[in-house]
Amino acid sequence: MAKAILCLPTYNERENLEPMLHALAPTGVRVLVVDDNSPDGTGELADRLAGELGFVDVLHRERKEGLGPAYLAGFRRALADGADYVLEMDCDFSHDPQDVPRLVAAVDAGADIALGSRYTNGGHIENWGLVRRFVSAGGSFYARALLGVPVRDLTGGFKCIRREVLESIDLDAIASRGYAFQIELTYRALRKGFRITEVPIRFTDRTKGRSKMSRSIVAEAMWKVPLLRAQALSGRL
Ligand SMILES: Nc1nc2c(ncn2[C@@H]2O[C@H](COP(=O)(O)OP(=O)(O)O)[C@@H](O)[C@H]2O)c(=O)[nH]1
Ligand SMILES: [Mg+2]
Repeated sequence: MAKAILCLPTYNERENLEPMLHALAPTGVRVLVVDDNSPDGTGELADRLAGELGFVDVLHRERKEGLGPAYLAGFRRALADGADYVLEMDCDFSHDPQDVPRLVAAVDAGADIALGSRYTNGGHIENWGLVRRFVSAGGSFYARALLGVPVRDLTGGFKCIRREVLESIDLDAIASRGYAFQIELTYRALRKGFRITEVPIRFTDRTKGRSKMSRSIVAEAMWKVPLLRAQALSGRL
């Protein structure tokens, strides 16, 4: 069986972390919590839970820099720890922990990246308001159109990635922090010729804690997309 390590970025997820780790226990993956010194004590809670649960490790970072740098640190650690598959997932129950084995199975079946998708046939968004739906669907459409790729959910953060993908992408060159990070990772993988499979998921809005989405995260995604396209056209990507 492939060794799978799930990177779980946390910033102020105190209420969600413990139930999330218990929900992940039956999936058989190892979990690497990547905490950016959350002021609410998520990092200390993660240490305590790692002591109680055999499948959990914690990576502490000094400060909040956005999802991108947190994931990159998590990826490097997971690769060093010998992961065959590296997973991404939010720690707010927007992504259903029970879907983890479905993503793993898609990579077992030959995909290089299995992408939990809200916008493919069978995908669904449960209870987001109109504005967030528009921003998310519009963002994915915008990126897909400009980059000319067939992937329907480019901003999602629920993925299972084969080790070779992360080894062949220049991780040091990725500077994106928010949704742009998800777009850039998927786009770089496509440019290298890796196979991406979209696995339909039901996405639910969080009920505990707060979203860290901000206007600057949306703005970054807007200007990064044409830049990525330009880099690709000039052979730098
Ligand atoms: N380590 C770390 N985790 C983050 C950061 N920003 C967001 N997260 C985590 O990434 C996941 C997704 O973030 P969230 O705020 O739910 O974004 P949304 O789903 O777009 O609303 C959650 O588990 C957050 O706790 C960050 O700067 N550092
Ligand atoms: Mg969320």
